[in-house]
Amino acid sequence: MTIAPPDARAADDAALDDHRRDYESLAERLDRRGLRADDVVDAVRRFEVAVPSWALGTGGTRFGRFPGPGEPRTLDEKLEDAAVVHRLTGATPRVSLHLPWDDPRDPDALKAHAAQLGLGFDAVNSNTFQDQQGQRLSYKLGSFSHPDAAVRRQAVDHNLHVVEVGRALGAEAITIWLADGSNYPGQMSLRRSFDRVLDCLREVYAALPAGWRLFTEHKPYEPAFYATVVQDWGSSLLLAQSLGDRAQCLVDLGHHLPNTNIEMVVARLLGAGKLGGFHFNDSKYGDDDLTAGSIKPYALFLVFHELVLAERDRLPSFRPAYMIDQSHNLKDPVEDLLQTVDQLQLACAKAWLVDHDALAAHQESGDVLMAERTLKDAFETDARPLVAEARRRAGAALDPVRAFRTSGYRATKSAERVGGIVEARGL
Ligand SMILES: [Mn+2]
Repeated sequence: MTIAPPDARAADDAALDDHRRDYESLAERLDRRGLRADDVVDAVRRFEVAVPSWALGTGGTRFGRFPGPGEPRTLDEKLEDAAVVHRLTGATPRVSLHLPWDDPRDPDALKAHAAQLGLGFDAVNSNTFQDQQGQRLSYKLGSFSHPDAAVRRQAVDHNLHVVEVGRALGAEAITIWLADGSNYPGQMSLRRSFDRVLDCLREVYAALPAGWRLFTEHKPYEPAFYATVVQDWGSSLLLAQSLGDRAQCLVDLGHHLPNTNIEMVVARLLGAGKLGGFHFNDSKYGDDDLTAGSIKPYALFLVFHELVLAERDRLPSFRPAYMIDQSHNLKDPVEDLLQTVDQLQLACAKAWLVDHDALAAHQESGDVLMAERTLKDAFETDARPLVAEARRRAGAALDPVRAFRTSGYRATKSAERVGGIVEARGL
């Protein structure tokens, strides 16, 4: 038995009057600053982000995993939960699949089920960072960079399969993150390993269906602690530039060393026409996969500021694929996703509140303090009524977490989803 997803508006009725007053009061304040609240609401409504199939169940660390009741056991059940996230936020119309974790047995049937739920599919993700049951050759010492051509062949074939599945589902991009690297000096040839990765990528790139893009995703360390083959945005850019126009770089916010200026990485990739997409999350130390905006909300805002500038400047290659890549270890996965989308919408709204003309003038005149204050004026504005209004106009919830809790969806699913094996993977 399935129940309809929670009604986005039922929980909002009591809060609607307060929301209207908050929105009108903010709109009036923004008007005094020469900004139209409706424009920002429209910009928030344009923002869409894909939900990853692996984030709908509790993730975990290598120390343990603590799942809750009512988590999805199958890919179809994951889609049901993803549809709830979309219904309550109005911003997640697509799911990003990870293969082989969520390899559909029947892609056509899955696509039809997704369409019934109002969902489509975003970039598909391949996995050559672990061995699967029954796999002929091991990725212990690498996949695309492996010295043995037979291992590289197997890894390329897997990626070609992922593209095929993605094509059947209506996806239009593949994201390739490689764990390839070494733990010890001398373990691998630093130059040859990179060349082999490029050769393998060329083969996948050549097989891309029309209209598809290939995203290379870098990461500085883990699981390889001494040297990772695609370790930074420079390596990722080299690969994308070598491959061609349809190859771009994907920035995962957690895939940077502490204190890296990620918004500058974003600006560089935008300038080169190579920013393909994002994996949103947040981190304190490394690839922590925490809720976006939970640790460094100002950095998230500054990233969105660069994205808004790119949209305003109409950069020709700017067609970013936004995805969430988080591991929900402690919070209810659906609630965590709702909170994440809210945080992304909030950062988006605040970035649209920047007075760009004033900022440009302060930069030109060298007024450091006023330039910084222009950004802070936007960041410190309480933009919550704007994102609530954007969701209301989309038929979604003023407060998605409140709507989810009021709906009793999780309790209903806990009674329904009994038996079977819940498999979720932290990334
Ligand atoms: Mn990622």
